[in-house]
Amino acid sequence: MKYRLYLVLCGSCFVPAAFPAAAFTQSKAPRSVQEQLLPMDTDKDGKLSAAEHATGARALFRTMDTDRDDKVSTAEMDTYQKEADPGSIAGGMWSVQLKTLDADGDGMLDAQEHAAASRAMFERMDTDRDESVSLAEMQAMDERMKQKSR
Ligand SMILES: [Ca+2]
Ligand SMILES: [Ca+2]
Ligand SMILES: [Ca+2]
Repeated sequence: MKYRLYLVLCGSCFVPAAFPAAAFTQSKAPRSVQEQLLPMDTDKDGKLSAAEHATGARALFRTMDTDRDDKVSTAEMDTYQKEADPGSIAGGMWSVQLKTLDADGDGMLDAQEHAAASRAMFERMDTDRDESVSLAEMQAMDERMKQKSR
């Protein structure tokens, strides 16, 4: 019985170590799908056309490419990730993502690779194939990604 109590006490003393205070203060809700869609939806019809998505992707690429060499490195991605989404625990996913998008394998993402990847992403989101991505389609994709990263 004493032994059991010891285990219980010890179990509870591990909790604060496993969840440092920082994890709570930083766990800000990630940006909603709507917040991501709206700035790209330039004609404000609530859907993203392929062109709108490509323009948004290009703008994102320029934002991430802080040293303006027309390539986005893992470090640049990480920096962007930290600034855009500080609460995200998915930071490490970006380098994994880069590897899959990096067609010529130079460890950097150039504008063409990024555009091709964005186009592929667009096609994956556009499940009804009407050449536009609705909020519902984006949310469905977001759900699928969340389930994958779990
Ligand atoms: Ca639109
Ligand atoms: Ca760069
Ligand atoms: Ca669609």
